[in-house]
Order: sequence, then structure tokens, then C-alpha cells
Amino acid sequence: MAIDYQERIPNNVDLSGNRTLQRALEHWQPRFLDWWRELGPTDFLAAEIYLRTAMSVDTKGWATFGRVKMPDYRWGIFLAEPVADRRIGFGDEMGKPAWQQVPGEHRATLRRLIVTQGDTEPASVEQQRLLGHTAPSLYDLRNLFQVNVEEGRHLWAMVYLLHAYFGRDGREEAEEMLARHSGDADKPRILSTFNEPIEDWLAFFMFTYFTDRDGKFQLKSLAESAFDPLSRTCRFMLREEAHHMFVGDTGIARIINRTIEVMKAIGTDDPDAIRRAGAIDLPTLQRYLNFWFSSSLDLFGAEVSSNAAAYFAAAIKGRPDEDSYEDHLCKDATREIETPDGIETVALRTAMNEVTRAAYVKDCAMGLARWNRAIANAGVAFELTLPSPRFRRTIGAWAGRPVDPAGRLVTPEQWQAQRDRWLPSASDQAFIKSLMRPVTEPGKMAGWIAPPIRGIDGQPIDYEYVLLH
Ligand code: BYC
Repeated sequence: MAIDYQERIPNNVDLSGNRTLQRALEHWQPRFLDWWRELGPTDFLAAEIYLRTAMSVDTKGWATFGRVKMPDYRWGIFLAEPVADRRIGFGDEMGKPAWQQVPGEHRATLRRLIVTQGDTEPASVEQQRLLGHTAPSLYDLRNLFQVNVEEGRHLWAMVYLLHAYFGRDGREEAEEMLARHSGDADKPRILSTFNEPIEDWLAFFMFTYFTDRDGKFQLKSLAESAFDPLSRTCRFMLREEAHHMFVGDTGIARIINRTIEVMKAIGTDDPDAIRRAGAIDLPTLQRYLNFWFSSSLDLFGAEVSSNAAAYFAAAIKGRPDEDSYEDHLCKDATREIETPDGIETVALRTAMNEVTRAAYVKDCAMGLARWNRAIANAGVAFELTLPSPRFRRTIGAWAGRPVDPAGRLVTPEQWQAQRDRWLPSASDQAFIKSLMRPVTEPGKMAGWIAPPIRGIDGQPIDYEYVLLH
């Protein structure tokens, strides 16, 4: 179904055919806009930004570019096209028709997962709200806002499901989405990473590389769901998510390129000298990477989880790319899990969080391989590494254990003594902060980041991606 842009809420779900739902969402819409004005990107409400907007859900029409002021962005409800006669692909209900409504017995569980997913979307907008003031270029400023408006749309996606399928408690949950706030002492966001401050662009690129990638894997798992409207929503969200990870991936690559350039120019790999020359030394980059990778690993839940087993059995949440596995029942299969007490063999269904986390870790490593190639090609003797998944965990078997980045248990004293070698220190953060100066001349870049290889949508790099007023 084509997207109807004549409607107050653009959609491809025939919203006008359900007046009650339409009215309920139109009631939520001004609250969303108030939230955006208050807690979204500050001070850029009048800026005209070269944004892409989905005009249809097929591959051709979904990305249409044009200058838009953010409050005028057409946030809407877009589901991927239905798959005819879709069947459940895993778990105890395998082979039965996918659900077009929520089965009563799974209502609370599905609502909880949708709320948890939905909560991350506005959370990330709140985390990034001040970054517009220190963008290293207009190109980057535009990318930030693109990410922000799409996270806003992903909130719409989840709020639609809550309103359409969960009645009164769904509507209440939709209100709560705008009541919790990232980092709020009384009403924080649900998951840990989404309460971490993102105050500089190095953190932003790490977040979009590592945390948005968790989004990719969680959305892939939910795209497998027997609850078909959730599956269709997530399939379309995944398309938008790809750009967010691109922003992180290329952002980090461009920082590395600039650092290498500076190292060559000054002829040293001394971190202090590199900093004095206005670039980001690679050990600091590694420490930021350690922080955001370990934080994002927690988002997969505990290694052994009866919740995860129940989601799989009921076909509420599958494994990413479920088709790529042979056994979709996983009834008697087991998996070995590393715990501080040794290797434990557990039922595979209870280890589904770990299966997804392992796929994620592999995906993360691909970017590092590319960045390391650039570093090696420049003749620099430095290798970025992913810390062990046991490092700095707050969820699961390794939660709170003093583990070094190589995965070895150390004493709490040793851990504290080394902390600033492994994670961003106060002085690292102060240094990165000192680099954060806005660059607003078209085509110009801040001194700590190389230009991108190409512009957006075939536009030149010096295109005026944001018209600031
Ligand atoms: N922080 O049995 P467990 C994205 C809780 S990101 C705080 O292992 P489960 C995006 C857990 O709730 C993707 N609490 O949990 C990225 C449980 O609490 P209860 C977001 C945590 O249910 C960038 C308890 O610990 N997607 O889209 O198997 C920008 C026991 O854990 C955390 C989703 O969240 C944590 N990190 O797995 C924008 C998908 N981890 O029940 C957007 C939907 C666990 O004891 N959510 N807990 O009170 C889920 O699938 C699951 O809720 C989780 C947790 C995978 C998150």
C-alpha cells in the first residue's frame, strides 16, 4: 500500500479506515512534537536540512531527499509489505500462520518487548540533543539530524503498535515513552546504554557504530516474530538503521585517516604530540571503543535467560537471520557458556541472547578489520581490538567482575589501577571536549576528522547540507 502523505500522520496502514485509532494517534502527535521541541536537537528548529523521507516502502521510493525543517519532518507509520501466507518460522508454533493480532497469553510479553525497543529510540535523540552545536562539518550536522529524525520515526513505529494492538495499556505506555528521559534520576530510560551521556562526536560515532548495531540485531530478531505487524515494522526500520551504522563506521574511519595524516606530518606516534597537533590519538580512540562496545554488549541481556527461552518457544522473538539456521526448534540442542565458574552447558533456547550477541560481535569486528587495514597501510604500528565480551559487563554472568580487556579476571585493585588505560579518563574526555568546535562553512572539516569520500545523495561534499538561519 502506498504511503498517504495527504494525511496528518503519513502512513501505509490505512489509518483513515480506523477513526478511533487515527484520533488516538492524532492526540499523541502534538505531545510527540512538544517532546521534540523540548528534548530533541536544541536550537535547530528553523534550520533547513537536506533530509531523506520515506515516500513508499519499496526499494525505489523509500528515500526521497529535500530540504526540511525538523519540526516539519513527516514522521509517519510505515510497515514493510506483507508476505503472503506468512508462517511462523521457529519455536513450538512453527509452521502455523503468523499472528495478525496479539494472542492473549503473549500480550504482556509482547508489550514489554515493544516498550523496551520503543524506549531506546527517543532516548538516543535525548542523548544526542546538544551535539548539533559542535558538529565538525555541515555534512556531519546533516547526518546527525537524519539519524535523529529517523529515531523519532522508530518511536512512531512502536507507538503505532502499542495504540493499534494493546488498547488502553498500550496508549498509557505510549505516554510513558515521552515521560521517561535519558539520564533522569527519577525516570530514566529502560536500558543502561541509553542513559549514558553522549557529549562529544567521538562518542556519537562510537554509539552509532556499536549501539545502533545492537539495534540492527534486535530488530532482526523481532523481524522474525510471529506477530506479523511487529515483524513488518522492524523490517522497514532495518533499512533506515543501515545509514546510522554507516555514519558511525565512516565517522570513525575519517577520524583515523586524519590521525594518520597528522602522525605522518609530525613524524611521531606520541599521543601528546598528536593531541597538540589537534588530532585524536589512537589509544584514546581505543578507550572510547572499549566503553561503547562493552556497554552495547549488555543490551543483549544475560547469557542464560529464561525470558529468551520463552520468547523463542512462543515465536515472539527469534534469532537474527533465522533462515540461516538448520534447526528452528532447538528443543534438545545445548550451548556452552563461559562463566566465571567455568564452562556451563545450557539448553540452547536459554542461550539465545548469547547466540545473538556472538553474531553481533562478529559484525562489529568487520569495521575494525577495515580500520586496521587503513592503519597498517599507512605503516603505523597500532591495532584496534575489540575487548573481551567479559570486560566491564553490568548484565549477565560477568556482571561486576573485574575483568581486563583481554578477558582475564584481575583483582578489583588491579582493575581500578588500570581503569584509565582501558576506558576514557576524565582528561581524555576533557581533551576530546576541547576539540569540539562547530565548523559551519560548506565543505570545511574540523581538524580532527578527514572529509568523507563522497557527499550525500550524489551531492558534492561542499554542498550546503544545512541552511542555518
Ligand atoms: N539494561 O533475562 P534477561 C536500538 C534486564 S537498541 C538494563 O537477560 P531479556 C537502538 C531485563 O530487562 C535495541 N536492564 O533479559 C540503538 C530483565 O529484567 P527483568 C533495543 C537490562 O529479557 C541505537 C533482566 O535484566 N532493542 O534499537 O532476555 C539508537 C534479566 O535479563 C539490560 C530491544 O531492547 C540492560 N542492558 O533480554 C536507537 C529489543 N539487559 O525482567 C535505538 C527488545 C537486560 O528481570 N528487548 N536487562 O525485570 C529485548 O529483547 C530484551 O528486553 C533484552 C533483554 C534483550 C533487552
